[in-house]
Formats: sequence, C-alpha cells, structure tokens
Amino acid sequence: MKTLRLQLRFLIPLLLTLVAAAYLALPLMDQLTLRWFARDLNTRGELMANTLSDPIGEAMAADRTRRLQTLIDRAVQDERMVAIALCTPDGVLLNRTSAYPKTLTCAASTALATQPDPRMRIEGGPVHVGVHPINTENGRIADVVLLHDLSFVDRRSQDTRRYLIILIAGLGLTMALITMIVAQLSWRGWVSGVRAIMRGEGLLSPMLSPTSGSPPPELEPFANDLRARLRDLEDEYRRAQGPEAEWNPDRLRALLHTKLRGDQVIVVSNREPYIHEKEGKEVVVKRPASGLVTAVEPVMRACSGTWIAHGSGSGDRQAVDRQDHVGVPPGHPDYTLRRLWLTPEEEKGYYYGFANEGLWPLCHVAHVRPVFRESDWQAYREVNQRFADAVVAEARSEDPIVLVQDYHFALLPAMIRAKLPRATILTFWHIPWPNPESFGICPWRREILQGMLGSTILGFHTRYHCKNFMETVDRYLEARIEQEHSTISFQQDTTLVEAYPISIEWPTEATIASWSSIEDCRRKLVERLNVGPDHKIALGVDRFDYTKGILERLHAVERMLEKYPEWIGRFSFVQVAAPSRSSLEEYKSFQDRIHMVSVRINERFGRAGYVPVHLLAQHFPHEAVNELYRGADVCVVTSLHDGMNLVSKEFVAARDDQQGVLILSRFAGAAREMPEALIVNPYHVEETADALMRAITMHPAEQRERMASLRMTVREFNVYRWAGRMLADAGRTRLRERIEARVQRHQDNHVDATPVY
Ligand code: GDG
Repeated sequence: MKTLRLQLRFLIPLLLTLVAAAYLALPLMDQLTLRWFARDLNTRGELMANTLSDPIGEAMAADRTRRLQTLIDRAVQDERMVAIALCTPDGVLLNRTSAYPKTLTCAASTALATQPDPRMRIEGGPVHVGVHPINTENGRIADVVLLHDLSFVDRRSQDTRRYLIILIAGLGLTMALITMIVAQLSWRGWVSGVRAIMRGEGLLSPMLSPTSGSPPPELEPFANDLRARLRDLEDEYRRAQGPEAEWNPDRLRALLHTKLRGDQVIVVSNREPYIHEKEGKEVVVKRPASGLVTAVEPVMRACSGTWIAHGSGSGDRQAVDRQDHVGVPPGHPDYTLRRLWLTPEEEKGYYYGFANEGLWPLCHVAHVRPVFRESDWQAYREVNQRFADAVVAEARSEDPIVLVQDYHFALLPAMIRAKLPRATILTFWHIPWPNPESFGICPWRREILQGMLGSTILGFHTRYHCKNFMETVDRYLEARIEQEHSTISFQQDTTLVEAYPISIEWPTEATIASWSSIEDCRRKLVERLNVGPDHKIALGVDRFDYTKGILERLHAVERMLEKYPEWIGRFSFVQVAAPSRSSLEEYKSFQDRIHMVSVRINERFGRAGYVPVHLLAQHFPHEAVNELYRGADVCVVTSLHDGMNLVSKEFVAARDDQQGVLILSRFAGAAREMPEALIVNPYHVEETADALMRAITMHPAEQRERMASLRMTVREFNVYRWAGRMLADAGRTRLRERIEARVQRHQDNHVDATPVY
C-alpha cells in the first residue's frame, strides 16, 4: 500500500505532463500539416500550369473560348481539384469551372494566394487557392487559378491527431509502467538495504553486490551513519527499558512453586557458604572466596531447602545442632546448612589429592601436571559415598531436586541415583571440560564419566565444554549420544548436557544504597597506597591459584612500565590473592614465585614513596573487595583457563558510575558474554601490557560506553537466570516423567483388565 502511494506520487505528475504536452502539440501539428500540404499543392499547381501552358497558349492564340473551357473542365476532374479559373495577366476573368465562386475575382484570388495561409471556404468546404502563370514563348499569357480541395487535409489532420493521441497515451502508459517497475525495485532495494544495515550487513548488498556483503563504496558513509544511529537508538532504548523480564529471587521462587510444585531442593558442594571460625574466644562467620559460593548462595536464599557441605571452619561444630544443621544466613536464616565432617585423611585424599591435584589441573590444562594416586581415588570414592548418604538422609521425599556442585563430586550423581532413582539430579561443573585426549590421561576416566551420567541434567558454562564432554563420552563409553537433543543415554538413564553460563546476583537498590560512594572508595584506596588522587590503579582479585594468570599479569605490568616509563610513579597494580589450597606443593611454590616476582618489579621500578605492585595475599571481607572494585581504574582478569570467572562480573556490577575498564582473558568463559571488555591473550605479554596502557588512558566517554553495555549484559544474565533456566529444564523433565509413569500405569491396568479367553 505504501509502495502504491509512493508510486502514485510519481505517476500523477507524469500523466499531467503528458496531457499538457498533447494539448500544446496538437495545434502545432495542425499547422505543420497544413504547411506541408500547402507546399505540396503549390508544387502540384505549378506542374498542372506547366502541363496546361501549351494547350491554353494554342487555344488563346486561336481565340477558342470553348476549347479553353473544355481544357479547364477536364483539368478540374482531377481528384482534389475543386475549381479552376483563367485570368488574363491584367486580372480579367476569362473562363471558370462551374464550382468556381462567382464572387472570387482574379485580383482577390491573387491577393489570397500570396498570403501565408492561402485558404478560403466555399460551398463545398475549405479550399486552397493557388495562382500560377501560364507561360509560352510569348511570355506570360494568362494566370490559372486553382482551388484545391482541403477537406482531405482536415481528414488527414484528424487522422494525425488520432495517431498522435494514441502515441502519447501509449508513451504515457509505457513510461508509467517503467516508473512503477523502477520505483518498486528501488523501494525494495532501499528497504532491503536499510534492513540489511539494521542487521549489520551491507546496504543494498543483497541486491547489488550479493557476494561482497558490503555496501557500494558511494553508500558507505550513509550506511555507517545509519548503522551508528540505529545502534545508538537501540542502546538507549535497551538501557532505558532494562532487561525484558528480569530474573530475580521472586521469579525464581515462583518457578519453584509452579514448575517444581514446591518440591525440596538439596544442594551439595564441598565448600560451605558460611564458615564459623574461632578467633580467640570469639566465633566469627566468614564468607569463603569461592566463585561457586558467590553464585549458588543467592539462589539458595531464594529457594530455601538444604545445603550439604564440608564443615571446614574451626568453629563450625560449635554452631550446629544435633543433626549438624545450622540456619543461614546468620541472623535471618533462609535455608539450612547441613555440615558433613571429614577426617584430615579424607580431606587430604579426596579434596587436596584427587580433586585438586588430579581433576583441577586435568580440566584446566594449565601446564601443571595432574597427579593421580590410588589412595586419593579411594578417598574420593568414599567421601562421595558419604555425601550421597547425607543426601538420602536429608531427602524428605523419594524425588527431591538435588543440585550437585562441581568436580569434587563426579561420582555423586550415580550414587544418589542408586538410592533415590526418582530424584532429579542437576550437576553443574564449574570448571572447564578438556578435550578427550587430555581427559584420557585420567586412570579412572570411565568411572568418572559413569558417575556424572547419573545426572538428569549436566551443566557447563559454555557450549564448547558441553561439546568436549560429549566427545569424551563418545570416546570412552558405550553410550547413545543424540547431538540434536544434546542428550546422552547410558544404561537406563538419559542425561541432558546443556550450557548454563553462571553469573552473580545483580545488586538491589538497597544493596547499592549500603555501599560507600565511589569518591569514598577511591579516597580510601589512594590513602592506602599513599599516592596522589590522579594516580592510576589497576586491580586483580583472585584465589591465589596458578590458573588465574597472576604471574602473566605481573609480567605485563613490568613490561608496561618498561615500555611506557612515563607511567613510573603514576601507576600501581594491586593484587588481592586470597589464600587457597596453600598446603599443596604446587600452590606453595607458585605463591612463592609470585611474591618473588612482585619484589623484583618493585625493586626495579619502585622508589621512595612509590610501590608499583601491591601483593595483598590475604582474605578480605566481601565489602572490602567491593570497595576495591569501586575505587580502582582498571580490573585485570588474565586467567589461563577459567570456566566463567565471576570477578569480571562483580567488577562490572560494582561500577554504577559506569566508569572503569575491564581487561579480560579470552580463555575465561566470561569473554564470550563480555566482548566490550579489552580482551587479551594473557600468554602474550606485549598485548596485555598494551591493553593496560590503553585502559589507563581510555577516555571517560569510551569507558562509559563499554561499561554501560557490560552492565546491561550482567544485569540481564544474572545468577537467577542461570538457576532459573536449569530448574525450568528440570521441571520439564519431571513433568515428562510423571506423564510417562501415568501412561505406563494406564497400560498396565489395561493389560490387567484384558479378559483372557
Ligand atoms: C570457579 C571457577 C567459575 C576472591 N578473593 C576474595 C574473594 N574472592 C571471590 C571473588 C569471586 C570468587 O572469589 C572467585 O570466583 P571466580 O569465578 O573468579 O573463580 P573460582 O573460585 O575459581 O570459581 C570459575 C566459578 O567457579 C563459578 O562457577 O566462574 O571459573 O573456577 O566471587 O569475589 N572474596 C572475598 N575475599 C577475598 O579475598 N570475600
């Protein structure tokens, strides 16, 4: 409809122009026709006069009037000739044919014939008047007046007029048709061009350069402007709107009550969400430095239920009741923490040994050799069994929803399944999954895979890790893999293998209100470092782990100061390194090495009152970490391999001033969701050093652009969405299982009721 209206706008003026042209052209055409015919008639007249000259000369010489009359009567029979008269050179009429008007004198006819329009009307219609001399040897002896019929000229003129009108109309229609086609094509071209731009493709590329995918060069500036404007508008709109339907605790609770009918939720993890530690005579509660706890704790607050974990704190036993239960969070409990006690031997073999010396380096492929000891494997199996027993003990029904967390419990899903076949077991693997070759070095690879396939749903952070897992199963087990549905069927059970990128809890308004202002955080940080207010500060926050790329980060800091010496004295790097697994030899030597490198850099570039690297190898309270995020200019995440990495998301959530730059390793799962960060390869020292330089010199407007976009992503893809998607999938599976069970019951009843003849 729109196209038609557009075309009419072209067509109506075009048709009006054609009508006007016809209106002006037709009289002109008449005149021209007449002039052509007049010329033609004059020529004919001269010819006739020449032909008549001799007979008329003879007749006049013989004075034979009758003969003259006969001559002109015969001549008038010529087609188109109406009348003829003969005049003497001095204007006396000698003879005339019968149709010659009596009133037309010789003088009048001569006068008329010399006019530009020698026409007159007689009784029979319009005639052309021509006067031609009759010349003989004796000179001009007479004039012959010829009245030619002009009615045929009128007829011809009308014919011409008709043809002209048909021609103009035809022309008009052809032009209209061409205009419509051209308009249609170019409209479509523009529409598809603009659509292509909106899709981020080339302008008109589908029509004009289908292979190139980019707009023709002359349209490039327009295409760029249009794209930029559309993006701005879209960004502004999305920022103003916020996420479409935000995932929050209420939505998660609603999902639990509708899709999961309020069934019991049990979480199992090694690390507990709250640790009671004895400090002198006091018992204080601490939150551990753990990505898993950061993510799962808010989900449990929303779901209630029971969290089973290793009670590792020195004051933990004091805090629990007779069933080893304690309500958490302390002060306003939302759920139950069930603590499970491990002997030092169990902890050594299962946690430090098999999980952290075996599976952790195996899955991270971070150049640390995995160690597999038979005794560790035994401890791992036994501890997994103890946790499985605890789950069974805590279950209030035969089909609870059990959320198994991480690589400490690879065998747990199958163990729970053996005791509670109708449980819905969701296992989430928080670390990467390697390729089949790398995984293949584990002596108990088949047992681990079988254990994991006891899960109803098995989640990883990325599709890449899912793919690696499915290929590993394909390599080492006899299982049916359906790539299309992302499922693995092994023995009686089917497991859905899916990517659920984990995240953090997006801060509520009340949380933000409780934070110190950005200015205060900044002031505290510069005071702590004893530097000026314009000093640039980059920050790293990690568990003190060799996979986090802390060494590579220090090398990049060193290279930056070497390459851009003008920043010596004006830039510092702060590394929070929360103690982790420090009893392991690999960790001890790594942590020592980091201390040494920090000292070396400080000796090389430091001077009185200036320390380039601040290594804070201690555990900070959560609020203190948040203050560091808010006070720093740059956050550096350079993991060599990381399932997701929550520090990057926490930094973004902390920056409600929309300032600050995130440097993020391409080997962290988070890099897939956060392309607005400065993405680096941490093994490339030069690249990371340049990224640091770029970050500390980045214009505030660019920082705002990047940070606003990152915040939008993290806000929308928050941890409630992570849990919600997994629990919604669990709800669907449970519903399907219930329906299948009902159908089976009907069939069984039907078989029972079938009469036997
Ligand atoms: C695993 C995967 C995945 C650090 N120092 C302190 C402290 N932290 C907190 C951070 C953050 C958490 O520890 C670290 O989380 P990450 O995600 O960065 O790393 P992992 O602990 O290795 O977590 C990882 C995660 O599981 C979730 O699935 O993202 O890829 O390796 O929350 O803030 N917290 C406190 N004091 C510190 O000194 N309070």
